[in-house]
Amino acid sequence: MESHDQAILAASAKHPVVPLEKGRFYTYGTAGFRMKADLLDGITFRVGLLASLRSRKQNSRAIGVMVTASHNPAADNGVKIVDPLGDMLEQEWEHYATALVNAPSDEKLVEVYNRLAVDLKIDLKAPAKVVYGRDTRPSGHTLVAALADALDATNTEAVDFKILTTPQLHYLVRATNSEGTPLAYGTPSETGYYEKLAEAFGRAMRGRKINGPLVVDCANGVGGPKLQEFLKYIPKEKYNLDVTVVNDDVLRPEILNLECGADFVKTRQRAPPNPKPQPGVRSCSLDGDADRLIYYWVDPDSGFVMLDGDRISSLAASFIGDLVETAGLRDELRIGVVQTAYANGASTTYITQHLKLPVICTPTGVKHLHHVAQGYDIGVYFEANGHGTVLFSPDALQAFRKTQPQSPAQKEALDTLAALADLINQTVGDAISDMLMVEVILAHKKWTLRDWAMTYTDLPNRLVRVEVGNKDLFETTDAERRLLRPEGAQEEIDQAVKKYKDARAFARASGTENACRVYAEAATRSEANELAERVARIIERHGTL
Ligand code: 16G
Ligand code: MG
Repeated sequence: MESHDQAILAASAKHPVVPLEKGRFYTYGTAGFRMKADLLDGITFRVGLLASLRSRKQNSRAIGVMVTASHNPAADNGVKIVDPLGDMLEQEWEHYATALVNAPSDEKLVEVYNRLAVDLKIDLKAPAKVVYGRDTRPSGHTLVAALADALDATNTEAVDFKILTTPQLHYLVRATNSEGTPLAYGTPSETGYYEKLAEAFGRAMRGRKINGPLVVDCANGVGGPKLQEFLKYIPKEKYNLDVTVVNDDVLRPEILNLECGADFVKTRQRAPPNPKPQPGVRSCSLDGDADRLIYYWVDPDSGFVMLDGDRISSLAASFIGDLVETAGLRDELRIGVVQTAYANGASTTYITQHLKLPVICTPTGVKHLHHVAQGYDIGVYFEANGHGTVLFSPDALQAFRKTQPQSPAQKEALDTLAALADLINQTVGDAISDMLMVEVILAHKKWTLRDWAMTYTDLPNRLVRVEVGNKDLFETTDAERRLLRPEGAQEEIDQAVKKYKDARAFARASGTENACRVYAEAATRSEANELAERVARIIERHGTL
């Protein structure tokens, strides 16, 4: 037997995978493996095996594993792999994860493991390293123990960063791998993360002040304690930073994501009921693992007003676009904005027609947006649900540093761009980092949330979840905007859309649950609702045919 076989067999026996009914498989989806926590022990063990293979394949660089189920209920958990630069696992490897996790016995598991090693020309004797973290869910503790067993069985160096936000883990992976190189990303420690953000925030603010207090709802998740910790690194008076952290109780797991958090705010289109929203107070919500951000306030006159991922995207694109112009780099650097089909049509129009920037639409899921954004010198990407970031290419970073400014304004623009590139998490969307970016931009523009909301008017829209027998019947094309299958469904949607003014609708299978989602927008709220219901009925019918 080969080097790791015995050890894997012995350890795997302690971490069995719960078999699914015949014909069903566990799949590595947009958020890795995510489900009820009690099904995850064996899966997490096997993800550990894959992470060790991945590290060996990646010249022994560190691979990350994050245990979290983000905005899901407390009883769920999840596990996903982070590549050496801090981005998501390469797509091809998702299949290998699926193959390992679905191996029907310990012996078969060892067989799949060895076959992957042979097929991918992986030297199992090479060093391997995995760094990992988990959110505040109580189940995370035993799941990382299963992970550690896999790392032990495969002779993999393991670094346990304990409780972290998802973006912190992504940061740590990149920082670990780049330490001591010219591309060093930051000190590979949690403190290093706070220090990097705090320093860049100071440089980006350039003496400006924040316009009013901010209430931050942390979904009773890991973002609460981490944001509190971060705030210790900021001289608050200097910037007039007055943050009140709410929903930061991580000791009662049952209230995680319960009636609070970014997902609640976005899908229910209202402020969390607790603590009672104070009229006019600037507010934002993070999700359970702090990689999504939504701003809002409750207006004494017009009620709840939300500033979602599309708004953050257009705010960032507008500010950064202007800075690039002032820095004299407009002809040199290509700026692109990446959205999904869920982006409000009004935001797309604003970005293309007012900001004159190209918008690219990709399928749902951060990995798709991230990938396209990497093709630009400055790639702004956000999902409407608040997940996103701004990526800067090496050419862009070099231009910020090397361009000789001809005026104080040009120098300020170059310096601010360089500071933003350090402030904005380059590995993945990061609610804490994005929040600081938004605060910097609003401070520069001297904008209230109302000023921000005035830039364009959202088209009324409606999202409907449709239960279907088999969501896999639904196949899309054109970045999920059109259905290829079931046959005839798209034609019916087209007919429905034609009946309304400025309307648009699409349906897609969810990547995270067995259901379809329908999105519709139209000139008025009632039309958007009506269209969404019509399309939902079409999907329902085709889903049961
Ligand atoms: C996952 C994705 C998120 C996407 C959502 C869509 C990541 C890290 N997360 O949570 O980006 O918006 O799935 O869910 O990629 P759905 O497929 O159920 O609509
Ligand atoms: Mg999340």
